[in-house]
Amino acid sequence: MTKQQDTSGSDHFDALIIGAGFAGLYQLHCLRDKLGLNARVLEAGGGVGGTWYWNRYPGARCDTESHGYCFTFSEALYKGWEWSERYPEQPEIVRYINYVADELDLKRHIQFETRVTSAAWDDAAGLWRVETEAGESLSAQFLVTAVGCLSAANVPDIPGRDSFAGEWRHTGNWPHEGVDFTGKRVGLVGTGSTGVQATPVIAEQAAHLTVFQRTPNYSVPARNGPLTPEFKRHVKENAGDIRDTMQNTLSGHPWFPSDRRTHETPADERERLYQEAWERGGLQFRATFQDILVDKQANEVVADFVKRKIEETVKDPETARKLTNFDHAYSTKRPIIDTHYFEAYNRDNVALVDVRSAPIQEITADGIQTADAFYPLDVIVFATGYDGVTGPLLRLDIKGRDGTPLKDVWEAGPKTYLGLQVEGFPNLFTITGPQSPSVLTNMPVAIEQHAEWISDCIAHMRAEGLERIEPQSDAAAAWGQTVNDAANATLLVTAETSWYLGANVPGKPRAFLAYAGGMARYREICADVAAKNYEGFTLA
Ligand code: NA7
Repeated sequence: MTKQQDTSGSDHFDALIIGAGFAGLYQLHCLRDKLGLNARVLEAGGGVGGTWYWNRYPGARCDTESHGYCFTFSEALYKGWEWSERYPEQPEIVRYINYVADELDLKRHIQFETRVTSAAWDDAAGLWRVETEAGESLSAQFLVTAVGCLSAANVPDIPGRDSFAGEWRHTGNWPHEGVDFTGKRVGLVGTGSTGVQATPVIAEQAAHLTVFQRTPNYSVPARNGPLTPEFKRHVKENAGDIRDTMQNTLSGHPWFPSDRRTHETPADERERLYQEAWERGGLQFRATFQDILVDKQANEVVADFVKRKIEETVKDPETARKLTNFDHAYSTKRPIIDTHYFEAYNRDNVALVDVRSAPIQEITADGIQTADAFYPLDVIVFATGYDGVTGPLLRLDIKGRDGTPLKDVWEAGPKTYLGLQVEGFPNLFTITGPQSPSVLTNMPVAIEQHAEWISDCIAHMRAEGLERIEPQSDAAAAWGQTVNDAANATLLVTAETSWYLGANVPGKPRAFLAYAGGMARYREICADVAAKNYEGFTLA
């Protein structure tokens, strides 16, 4: 493709895409190969993978089953790859993403080790001006963020953190060479999905592991294992049906939830069904009954089941009590699946510390001081999560019309239309942005839908000779209400410590960050908007 320049002499593109994870790759493919646009991806990392490029912590694995954690837009691409396990491990996911990038010949339009430091809309020129850390200036008519929802690490600002004489790491920014825990006293802060995955793996290596838990979480066994030849064949033979299921179900996973209701099912039958689901394992456990996220009493039944399972597994009653002292309803925070997490507490070299009752006060050169004890440590692992969904966008320093920073517009929480665009930020598209289904769904499904919608929208604009698109105020306000109504119809909003609500980052506005009405419904809404000539958007 010939290099173009704008009037200021910057390299100019039809579209710039930020991020080379699943989202950036597919968006590049859609815009470059289907629309023939001059598009480039800017990626901070040294390779493709996005979140999976950085999350190399011990035990890092996807919670979506492998046959659902991949692109489905091309049957040839889908059938050309074979996963080895029920849940793909981080290195295998990175290999898969490289496979996709190579098959589609995408890497020649990805600029690696290029961190975007700002993006500003130039209204007179009708384009986005993008600056990079290396001082490069680029411009494009369209800017697409493909920065993921969980890429801005939340490293707690604990007094004395930087005085720690040992090594400390955040799981979302793990060194490529790994961390050797052999013979070390390790402290792990955080018991979300990441801490739960890392605990048993670190416990096997370290001399001693202390897990600092602020909020206990429910978790269900993943039941990971190698895929059988029969299952691999089944996946290839049923690729189309698997895709249809994922596109038409609430969560984007390759299954439909049951339509059973908890209190219409006799107690012994419920117990049997939950036991079966427990033995099968995985996120599908949530789908045993349809009402656990909308009916408090139904939720109490499943919460009690999981609590009893933990109590049966963990031998020390005091540790079991701390692990089950729940402050939220089951699955109202991101549901977790694990491989021998609770069993890890039966090891002699693992201890659980409750930092809700005795908070961490400071980190010294030698370890962690809580309100009631000192824990000497050689390594600290922060599995403390992310400034989710809005964080990755806000740290790009995006300025819209009149130089208005995105962070000002979102001061009280995100405001978008369909989670795809923001008023005052023309021609900016946010893949899996706030107020879209994003983190409540299986990500590749949400990404494919967004990348295709964006690509169709740009194709429409080109065909009609239109140059700008942005949401109308009233449409954005109505979408904000729809998002709140969808969340309020569930128990999700009752989990006060959930990152879904922005509660995990000090000072972050409390707002539910995703559309909870389900992927299938959302897909219909977006298609309907497009069919009605992009209703709610102003195109010029
Ligand atoms: P999460 O789910 O946000 O979990 C972070 C954990 O770290 C959680 O237990 C937090 O407790 C804890 N945390 C955070 N800050 C602190 C401080 N300052 N002190 C003690 N404990 C703290 O992040 P993950 O990385 O596990 O998972 C993120 C997503 O990745 C996951 O949801 C999946 O979508 C994949 P809290 O609950 O806030 O009290």
